[in-house]
Amino acid sequence: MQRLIPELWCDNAGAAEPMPVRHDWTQAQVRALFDLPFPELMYRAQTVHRQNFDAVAVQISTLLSIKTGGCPEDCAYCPQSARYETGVRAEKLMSRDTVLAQARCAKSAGASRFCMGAAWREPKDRDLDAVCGMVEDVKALGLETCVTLGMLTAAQARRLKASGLDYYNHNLDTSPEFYGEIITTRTYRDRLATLDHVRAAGIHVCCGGIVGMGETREDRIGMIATLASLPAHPESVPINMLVRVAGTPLADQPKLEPLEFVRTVAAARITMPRSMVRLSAGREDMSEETQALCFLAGANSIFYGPKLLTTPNPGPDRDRELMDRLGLRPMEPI
Ligand code: SAM
Ligand code: DTB
Ligand code: SF4
Repeated sequence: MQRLIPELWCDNAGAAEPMPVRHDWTQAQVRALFDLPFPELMYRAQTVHRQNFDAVAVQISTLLSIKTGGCPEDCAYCPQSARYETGVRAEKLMSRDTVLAQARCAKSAGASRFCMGAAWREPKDRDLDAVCGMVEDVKALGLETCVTLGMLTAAQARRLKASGLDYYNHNLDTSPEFYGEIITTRTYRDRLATLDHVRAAGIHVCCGGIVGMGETREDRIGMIATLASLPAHPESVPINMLVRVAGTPLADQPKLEPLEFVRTVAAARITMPRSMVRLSAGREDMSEETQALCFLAGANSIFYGPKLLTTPNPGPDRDRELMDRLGLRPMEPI
């Protein structure tokens, strides 16, 4: 196999020792992964996964939308943009007490991380104070904390860190080339700057993207190559399958072939061997067989709970049953 794809010098499938983590992945090398025969790709992804993780442990996070709808941005996939008629009502920032009560529920249901999302382009300083209070409360419950609030300044990132924030989610969403087809109100460079501020503040980075938005395979390759060549890999890499929401410009996108989604997960696992790869949005519409293949491809984290931010997710009973049948178990917080 190696002879057929000489650019894949990383081929160590079968070796006991993990490969060193690389930050110089080229587009050609990631393309070579995507082009592998499916069994070969899965074997490599599973090998890398086992070299770095317990292959049956899955990290469980629960999401809460703390500020829903009315967002000024034009992200073509998003039901929360004020520009599209999606039936999502704009709400005010949730109260600290309500958030704390929801976090308690998530903890007793078995989540180890609580992720709070706000439909903002960027937080105002007054709103950030409120979010910092929520982070303190959630942290005091013994949960890991994550927020996603849009663009941040360096000073805002430091304030979040001081409140006890563990993770900041900010996705690149797609390749640099396709990005402009999806979002015009902020640039790829803006996103990279926010990621730099988060990293510099000492917060773990959660950064991935969405597939199934009409991008080409080359765009999926470009997204993975960009993530894998960041100076430090995101600790968490969410791979979302587009949730096609009526009223958004992407509502009628044809469904992406499930095995192409699995290939994207596998490429993320191989190129970012120590990162948690999250099988993120889109599970509600995904067969259990596809989800099982994603776990085999190295996904080791999910969102757990009946709702993502505004759209449905499989209920806890269904997920517990699936995990039982696959012999997977929740990962202890690290
Ligand atoms: N407003 C903040 C921002 O954009 O960074 C935080 C919330 S935003 C909803 C978080 C992420 O959710 C987006 O970056 C996108 O990757 C994902 N997302 C939103 N709508 C989605 C959809 N319909 N399908 C899949 N992922 C989606
Ligand atoms: C991420 O990458 N996916 C999550 C989380 N980070 C914030 C959000 C998915 C949102 C799906 C659409 C919705 O429910 O509104
Ligand atoms: Fe707003 Fe975030 Fe949705 Fe974009 S993804 S429209 S920034 S809530």
